[in-house]
Amino acid sequence: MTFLPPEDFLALPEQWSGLERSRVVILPVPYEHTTSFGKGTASGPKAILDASGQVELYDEELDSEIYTVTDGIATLKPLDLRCNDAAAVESIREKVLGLIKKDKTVVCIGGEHTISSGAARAHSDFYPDLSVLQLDAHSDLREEYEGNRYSHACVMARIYEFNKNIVQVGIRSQCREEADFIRQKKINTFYAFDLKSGRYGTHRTAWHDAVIGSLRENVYLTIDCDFFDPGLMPAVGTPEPGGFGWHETVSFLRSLSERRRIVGFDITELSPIPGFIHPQFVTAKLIYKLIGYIFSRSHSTEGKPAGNRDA
Ligand SMILES: [Mn+2]
Repeated sequence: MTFLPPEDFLALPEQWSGLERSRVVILPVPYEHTTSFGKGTASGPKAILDASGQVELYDEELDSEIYTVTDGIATLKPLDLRCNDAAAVESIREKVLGLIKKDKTVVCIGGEHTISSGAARAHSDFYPDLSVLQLDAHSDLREEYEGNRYSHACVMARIYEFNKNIVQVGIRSQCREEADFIRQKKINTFYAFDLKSGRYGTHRTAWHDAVIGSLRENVYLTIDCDFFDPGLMPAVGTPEPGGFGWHETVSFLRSLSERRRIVGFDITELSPIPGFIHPQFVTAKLIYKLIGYIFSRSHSTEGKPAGNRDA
């Protein structure tokens, strides 16, 4: 008998991974067209899915097997994009919007960060009063990069074109053009050096209040793996020192999910290092943890957020 790595997130058995019943859908998007430094994000989704088979299904913090609370987690076939740039982003938007309309909480796994503008657009089309929260080392606000407006280095500039409510956390690398854009447009950018130096208060979690207070009720979350410190997450194309740790990040995500509705999220830019498994395991565990936070909230209140069905 040949042992095949799991194709489904968490290697869930069939009764817990069917699309019909599952309230959460994982959409792998192995898109890579504009990576500028280290390459390899196209193999991110498969590495994350493979590693997810090793994540414990029971969460000790939530005292729950969260995949049962969500009535299962379905994993779709990787999105087969045979186009680039604007056309690729539009295909992602259409696919994600179709799933949102079926009442699914959609989790896109990249792939390069460019994919997030399609997913964020779908959520912005559907949910009124939506903020887009970005956890990232880079502000990604360049008008274009290496001649391409759909570079991963421009993704937040593209999102800003349809949603002005963007909030950035963990930023520690950008150019002057981006700094000027942030000042001119009064974007809520929470720089790593400010968060870590106690500008928002000296208590360990003081910055949570500042960030969450700047968000609307519905939040779409886009996470670039380089938000984490490269010590924890070395498998990224553009690593930056001074990033965030595991507990620092998940305690923030817990506060966030308790006080706002995370209507969908994506994780991008994992670029696996051959023979080195922990970055993809960290990413898989983060996805399950975040699903847990989202659904332990909606489980204890009144279910899914109301969206605009006509979008
Ligand atoms: Mn980044």
